[in-house]
Parts: sequence; C-alpha cells; structure tokens
Amino acid sequence: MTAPYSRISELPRHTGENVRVRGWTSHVRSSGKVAFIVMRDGTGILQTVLVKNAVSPEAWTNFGRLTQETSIEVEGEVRADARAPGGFELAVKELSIYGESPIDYPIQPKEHGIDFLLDNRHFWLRTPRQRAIARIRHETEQAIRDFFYDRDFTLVDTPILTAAIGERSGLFATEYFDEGTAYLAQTGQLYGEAAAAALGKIYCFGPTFRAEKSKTRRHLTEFWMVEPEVAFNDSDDNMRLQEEFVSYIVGRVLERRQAELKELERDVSKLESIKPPFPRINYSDAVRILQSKGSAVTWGDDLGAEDEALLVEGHDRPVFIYNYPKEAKAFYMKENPEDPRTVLCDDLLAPEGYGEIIGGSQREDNHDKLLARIKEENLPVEAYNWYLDLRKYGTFVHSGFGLGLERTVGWICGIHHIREAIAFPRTMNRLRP
Ligand code: NSS
Repeated sequence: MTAPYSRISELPRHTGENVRVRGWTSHVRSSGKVAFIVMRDGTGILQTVLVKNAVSPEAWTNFGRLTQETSIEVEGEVRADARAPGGFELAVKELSIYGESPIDYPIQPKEHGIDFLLDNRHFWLRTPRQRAIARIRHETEQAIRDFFYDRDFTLVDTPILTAAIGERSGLFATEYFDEGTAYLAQTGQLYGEAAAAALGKIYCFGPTFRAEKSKTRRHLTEFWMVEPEVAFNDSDDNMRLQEEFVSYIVGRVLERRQAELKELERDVSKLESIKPPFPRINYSDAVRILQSKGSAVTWGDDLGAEDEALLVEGHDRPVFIYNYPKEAKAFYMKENPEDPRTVLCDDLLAPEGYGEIIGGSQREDNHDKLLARIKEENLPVEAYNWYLDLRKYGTFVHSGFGLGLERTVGWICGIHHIREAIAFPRTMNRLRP
C-alpha cells in the first residue's frame, strides 16, 4: 500500500505514520552513512534523514544527484524531533526525483544585487524573506476584505478600461474600437461613488495604473488599491474609518503573522502602537511646522516625501494631514465651506519614514461647483456627464479613500522598496518577468 501524501504543515497530524512528501531541495549534507535533506513544499520546511543501510540503493543514488531546487518526492515515517525545523523530521525510506535542477540555479545563498534579483523574480520568490512578505500581503488583503465584510460594505468591482480620468498622474492609454481612447484606471473611485448611491457602503479593490515616471521607492506603475466609499460620511467620519481600518489591518498581521514578521526581523513594538486615534494636523499648521524645521515649503504646495517624513517625526502612529489647498488636489474634492481655498481631504502618513499610504476626501456634491472644477482642469466634460448626474439626481454627502496595498505592506514588513511587496512588480523600467 502506498503511503498518503502530506503537506509539510500537516505532518504533526501524522506522527508515527508513513507519508509521502513532495517539494524542492534547499540543502543537503551527508556524513557518508547518514544523509540529510532540508526541503520545502511552500507550506513549511522539513528535515529528512536517510540512513544508507535503511534505504533502497536507488534512493541512496538519487540522494547523490540532488542539487539546490531539485524537485523530489520522499516517503518515510514522521518523527517528532525538537531539534528539527518545525519540530518534526522524516525518516526516509524512498526518494525519487521529479525534476533536476542544474547547478547554475541563479539564486545562491549569498548577496545578490537588486537588479539581478528582480531579473530573477520568478526564483527570488522562493526565498524565505519573499515568502514571508507574500504571506503578510495575503493576510493584509484578507484583513481588508474581512473588515469591510464585517461592517456590511458591499464589494463592487469597478472597470479597468475607462473613459473618465480619475487622477492627475500619468495615464496608460489604448485605442478602444470606435469609442476613442481608453485609459487604464488610476482609481475606481468615480464608479464607487455611483455604487455608494445604490448600496450605501461599498468598496472596490483591484489593480490601478499610473504611468508615472518616478523612480522612487514608493512608486509602481501598477499597484493595488482598496477604495471604500460611504454615503452620508463626512470628512471627519472618513478619517475615523481610516484609523480604525489601518489599526485593524496591523492588528491582524500582528495576531496571525508573527513568524513572518520574525523572518523579516521586523521590530513589532513599532506596530503594536498602531491604535486609534491618530494625530490630525491641519495643512496650514503642517506648513508652519515644516517651515520651523527648515523646509522650503510654502502655503499652496503639495507635500513631498521629505516633508512627510518631517511631519511624522516623533509620532509613533500614522498622522493625518487634512484640508489641503484646492490647487494641490484632485477636482472631485469638496470645497471647504470654512476656507474655500482648501478642500475637505486628508492624506494619511505612515511612521518610520514610510509616508503616504492613504489619500481620501469628502466629494464635491454640488453640481455646479464640480462642473466648474472639471472645466478648470481642462477635463473633457462629456466623459463626466454620468458622474455629474450623481449630483443632479439626489446628490448626497459622501466620502471615501484609497489605501495603497504595496505601500501598506511595505510599511508593515519594514522593507525599503515597495517593489518587494508585490509578486511581479511593474515599474518604469521593468515589464519582465
Ligand atoms: O492618488 S491617491 O492619493 N488617491 C486616489 O487615487 C483616490 N481616488 C482614492 C479615493 O479617494 N478613492 O492614491 C491613493 C493611494 C496613495 O495614498 C498611495 O498609497 C497609493 O494609492 N498610490 C500608489 N502606490 C504605489 N505606486 C503608486 N504610483 C501610487 N500612487 C498612489
């Protein structure tokens, strides 16, 4: 009778039993009579032991052919062993090879340059650090979905091919049959607003695209954004939702991904302080603070990465900067009735120098003001007729925000560049693999 297959993570349930495990060889060592294979199958790491006299001659020969990343199947008995990684090892009886791996496997246990690693992203993903990041990203996405599901938001999937431009940043364009130019969505927000009038509380979550010629450590040309939109929430409600949301996500990763945070050598005490309320700094005060710290910023400017870092300095949790000048922000933001030079919006800046992870705002709900802003920005009004209609038929106070997934994951993981926070990053000079 052949032994059943088991994933490495399930081995504790099979102590004392015979199982078969499939995976990839990480390293091998042998003392002549006893040999060890450390292997992984994606669910865990397993140490296996082969005693020359106790395995078939074929298995022993196969052992001699193993190289890093050879894919194999082993069969043997599961034994508890406190010294082994994961607390279990496999006493091997049979070893067969699925796929050899030539000795020039590109990723070696040594330092590689970042460009080399990115060229070999399809292999780099197999390393412990990259697996830890992938799992934290997954946990973050699941936390996002659970947060909204538990609060009765409806998920609405918004289009990626669009005619209406959402943000000011660069656009990817393509010809769209007889309909003119289509743009890859920079945001799902405008559609989210329409859906909020139908469903009250919604969110969209998907890839967004920006043809930005910026080579910073926080810009991708394709990134994932989650965007809730809530009918009857004002800007203040919006910020409260953001601080609850971000605290929930960080709490979930702390609760369920300690092993991955440890692999990344993340200082978790920095994450444990992420709890509401987050400090709120009005844009005008922010400019004064920045000037007192020597920044050249003047009222009216948008804030750059260095300004953001200065503002968060000394804070142990994310900081809201709210009510920016109209000129610095997108056309759809609601004019501040108390200071019409500004709009009701906020950026949420993560601590430890990570900077903006959220942009949010209350939306302009006055038809004529919105139309005037669209014209001021030289946007084609005909592409926004449906959006303007939302202000014509039952306009409503509403607000929402967009959280950048890779920036958030990058911050939680404590990694330097957000390109590691997505499996296959897209930047200005990277379309492969
Ligand atoms: O441009 S945003 O500030 N805001 C919006 O797109 C709104 N339409 C969202 C909304 O209110 N529904 O982008 C939101 C976030 C920003 O804070 C970043 O975290 C992330 O999206 N973002 C990016 N991440 C990676 N790379 C690039 N290029 C990028 N641009 C924005």
